[in-house]
Amino acid sequence: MTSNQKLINWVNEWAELCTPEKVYWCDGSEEENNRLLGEMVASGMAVKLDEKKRPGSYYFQSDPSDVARVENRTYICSAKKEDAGPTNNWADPVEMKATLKGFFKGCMKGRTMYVIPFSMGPLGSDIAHIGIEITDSPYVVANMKIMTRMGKAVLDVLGNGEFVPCIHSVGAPLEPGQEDVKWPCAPIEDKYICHFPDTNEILSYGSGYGGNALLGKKCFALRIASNMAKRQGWLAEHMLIMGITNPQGVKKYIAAAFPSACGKTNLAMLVPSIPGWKVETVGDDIAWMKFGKDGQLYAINPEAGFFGVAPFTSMDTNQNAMLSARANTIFTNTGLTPDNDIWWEGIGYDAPEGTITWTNEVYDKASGKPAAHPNARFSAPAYQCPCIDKDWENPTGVPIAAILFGGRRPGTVPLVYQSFDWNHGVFMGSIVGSEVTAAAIGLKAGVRRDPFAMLPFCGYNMGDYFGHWVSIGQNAPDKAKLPKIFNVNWFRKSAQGKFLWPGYGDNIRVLQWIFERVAGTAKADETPIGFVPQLGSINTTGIESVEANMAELLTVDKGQWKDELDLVREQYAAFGTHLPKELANQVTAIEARFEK
Ligand code: TSX
Ligand code: MN
Repeated sequence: MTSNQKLINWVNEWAELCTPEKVYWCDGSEEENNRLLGEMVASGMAVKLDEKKRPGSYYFQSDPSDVARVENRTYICSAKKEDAGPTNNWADPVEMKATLKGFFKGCMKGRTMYVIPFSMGPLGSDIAHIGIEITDSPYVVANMKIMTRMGKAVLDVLGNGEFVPCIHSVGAPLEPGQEDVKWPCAPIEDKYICHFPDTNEILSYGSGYGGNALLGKKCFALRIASNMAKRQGWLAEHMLIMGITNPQGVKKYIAAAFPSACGKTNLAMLVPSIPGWKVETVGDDIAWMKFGKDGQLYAINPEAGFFGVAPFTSMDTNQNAMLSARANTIFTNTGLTPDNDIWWEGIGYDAPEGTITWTNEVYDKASGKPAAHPNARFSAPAYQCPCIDKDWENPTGVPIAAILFGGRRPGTVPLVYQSFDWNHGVFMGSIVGSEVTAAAIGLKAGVRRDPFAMLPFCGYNMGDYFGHWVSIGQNAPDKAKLPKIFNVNWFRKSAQGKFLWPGYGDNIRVLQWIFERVAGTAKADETPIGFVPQLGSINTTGIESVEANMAELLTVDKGQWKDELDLVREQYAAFGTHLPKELANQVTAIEARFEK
């Protein structure tokens, strides 16, 4: 299938170490996909869902210990510890390679080694990059088929060129005669998700779960790509990309970063509540952005599918995600109904009698145990999304007019505000945070900082990452064409603890203000923290009851911001000399504006 000698040698080397029963090169065809899924059904790994209700779709239950990304087993293996920074686990690359070689030795015994050529981004795009994943999991192959452009066509584009080597094993060799389990994986202390930024390599051992095993996504498109982007002067970001068209037919694209549990996929596929406005989706998770010849910043979605959280996705909260997953979709750790369809909490209707839970028990609502794991997922092809943007596969990407940051902030942070300039926008990204409950962090409940929503995904020193964002602004070919930067907060609450903003489809009203700020028409008040909408400049037609909340939604309280800036100083201290002076200066500048 290829004459790329480097690739052939690399596959042979790993086959020799892992000793699989056979090596299989994936061609990416429909026939291959159906065959592998058929084999998984036959072996008991997968359930084929009802062909009428959910055509071409399959159901999987993971091992109960293998349900999410494992951040404490995730490492950045740079030569210098300082280059991993204070927010990553670091390991010496030579030592880690030696440790991993021990784990990989013989680890594919009794299994097939699949070789998956994949492209992150449209095939042949200047912004795209090619990876090759070696895995012993057919579940990974089937998911990579949905989530990336995968197969022979990628090898044709690769030719004798460079690829990012991605090695994955579930870490469960089979002895002769040993029966396989439905979800093989290694115990938690043997799981390793390792990145080698100096050589662009990824080694993942012991987990079959999406974020640990589909190496094109978080490992490549964020952790390794953020390193490539820093070296080469572009951006690899944890951002959705959407197109917004106003009633006059003018269209602008925005990119937006939010920590988890803020409804990023819901925003990417928003159904606007005001007539005449249209939202279209380019991507829901990752954006790769580069300056184009015209001096504008262009973004591509490096992925080809949505790996979305299933629970609480419904025809009410996100009809476009539900319709994306109507066919040709893989469901993992949802419930399974007796008529071979899926079910989850918050899907919008009651569980049919006899529904099976993700732990393969009969669902009993009264037991308090959910049918779906809270991190249950659907893997759905992007082309099936009813609101997919016509340019979602455009190799040049889409021009980004605005960048949004946001988080769950019950207090302090207004519904929306705009930065004064690029560096002030970088400051906004650096202080992103979301409210977490005490249970989630085992500490006092409060704000968990997640700068640029990249805390688990930045593949190098986060202080240097802030510096890279500053340098993108400094080195922009045309500073006037840089995206405008905003922060949004759909989650501000009243003193009584009630959400002040309706959210969901009504967020188009905030997007309208942002759209019109970019166009230069919307009215704003200058405050010490940035430009806040003038009262009355957010379109509340049709939601008049919310008008009474607008003043509180837009309040900038000096006392709350003093506390916020104290916390930011504390956060910044962890970065030491890696914190760009431009960001330290933002803190003092805001404080000075409050004192004016
Ligand atoms: O996704 C959400 N978005 C973005 C939508 C495009 N969620 C769900 C977050 C968890 C994934 C939201 N939850 C949003 C939101 O804008 N806002 C809220 C908070 C909220 C919840 C319920 C109401 C209002 C706000 N209900 C009523 O007002 C009746
Ligand atoms: Mn994500």
